[in-house]
Amino acid sequence: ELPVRAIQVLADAHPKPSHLYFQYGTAGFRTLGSTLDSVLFRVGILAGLRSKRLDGRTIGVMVTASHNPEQDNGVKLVDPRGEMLEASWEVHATALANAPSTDAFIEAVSALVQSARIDLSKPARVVYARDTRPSGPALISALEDGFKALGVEARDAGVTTTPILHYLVKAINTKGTNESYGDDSEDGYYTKLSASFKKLIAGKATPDTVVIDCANGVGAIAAKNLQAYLGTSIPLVLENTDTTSRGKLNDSCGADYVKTMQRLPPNLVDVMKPGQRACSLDGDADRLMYYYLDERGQFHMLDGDKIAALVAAFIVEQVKLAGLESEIKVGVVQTAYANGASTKYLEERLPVKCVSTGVKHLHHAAEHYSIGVYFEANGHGTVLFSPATQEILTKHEPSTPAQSTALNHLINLTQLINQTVGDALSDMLLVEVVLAHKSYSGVEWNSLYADLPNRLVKVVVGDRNAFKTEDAERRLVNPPGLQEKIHELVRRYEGGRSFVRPSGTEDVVRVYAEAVLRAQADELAFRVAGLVY
Ligand code: NG1
Ligand code: ZN
Repeated sequence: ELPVRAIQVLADAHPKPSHLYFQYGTAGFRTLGSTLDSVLFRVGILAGLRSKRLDGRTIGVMVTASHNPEQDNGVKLVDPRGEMLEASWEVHATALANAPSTDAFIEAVSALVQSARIDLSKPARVVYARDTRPSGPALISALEDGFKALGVEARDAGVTTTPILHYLVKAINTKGTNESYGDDSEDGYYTKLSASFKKLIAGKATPDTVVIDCANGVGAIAAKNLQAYLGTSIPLVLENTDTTSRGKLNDSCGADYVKTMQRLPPNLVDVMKPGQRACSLDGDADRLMYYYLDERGQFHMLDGDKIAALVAAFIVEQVKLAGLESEIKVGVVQTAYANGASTKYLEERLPVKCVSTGVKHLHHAAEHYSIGVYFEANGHGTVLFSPATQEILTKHEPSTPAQSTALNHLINLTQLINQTVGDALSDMLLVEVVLAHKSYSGVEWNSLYADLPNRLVKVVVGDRNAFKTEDAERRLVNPPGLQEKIHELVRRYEGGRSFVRPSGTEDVVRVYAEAVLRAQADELAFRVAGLVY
């Protein structure tokens, strides 16, 4: 039975602010940290119910607001295989979070137990973590009250990155099976990454020094740990590692700053020498942006699209070398934000699919390939090896030494890559492996194709829900007539492309435009924004 009394007492200590509406969106609940107390308490109960529904399998809870400002916070659930919460439960999350009173909340919980046919006698197991935000500890204690109210067996993973939490969830749920994902500890994670990295670069020249901008977030802690496991296999210089001073997280640094501003974080200017390669993590270390200075000191950005191009081409090459071309089909998944030049480059080489924004869409589409590479332009992405592919890799008998080498590379890649979710540190090592194998510096990597100049702008509108899209968000169907006007504008620009969609994480509408010339891309973006406003 539902422990109504315990829930009542603890729920009363975490009342819902009456004037606020919370929505479980593409990034879970995300808003000002100071308003999230009741949400965290309720998510504690929701996570327990989800675990009971899945027969006591462990559910993850991550408290973070990623690249958003320090005063924001958020929470999202991780399903047993390390993936995002199943979409149908997003609605349940939103319903529980918005019940206006303790009684209404208990009623909503009972309704969920009924409708989802949850067997309350099953165990509930959860593993949870938070990033370095100052609002984190108080929110964690609200979450723990939720666990207590329902009697959840909860494991505290402490302060860690989003991808490590996803890793732990999958490792816990596969423990002792023949699909074991690794030891269910941070040590297991660092060991898995560093060991496979060392195998993959054995015999190659040691990579040049890589500067890592840790966004003054939890990635700084993880990068420092990883560095100890990597030893001398790759020289890393960690910058923006201040996780304790207030106001520093994501402030003029980090992956989102670099992608949006298309420039170097100001405090790296003195650290970076001409020719230097560097990358930025975001506030929970699941996004990665690379960049380098050329010989003249000019900044060049290597975003998620460039990472996808580099990695996909390398994997295709290794599959061919292993003699597995006919059995293993590599494909790429992008969103409408992918640079048009990257789509063209990739489409000439392998199947490419475009899906709606949001990791869950990319992830699910990537599962349809034998090896699915997905990256958002903003640097979030990973590579998925289907179960059938993993089996082929372990069973295939190579007929030449060259085939054997390529096969081993592919097997080691399945270990190096965090297949649960985008992982900045795993992706960084992946990029370095490919660069080492190809003997590429940033210059050669960047010249795979030339980015089309592009501009992303936000427009604050009365009601963003009035904007409805189709065709993977590339066309507006509502408001009526607007798409025709956009189309009219776009065709006047050489290489022009533009689309408008409501954000899933902010109360704005986003306008994207690209064109052959910088000034034209800017002009197109601002003119389309003018139509929307
Ligand atoms: P919205 O706010 O829906 O555009 C943003 C990013 C997504 C994704 C989500 C989740 C852009 C243009 N959008 O979504 O790619 O990362 O946040 O964090 O970068
Ligand atoms: Zn993030």
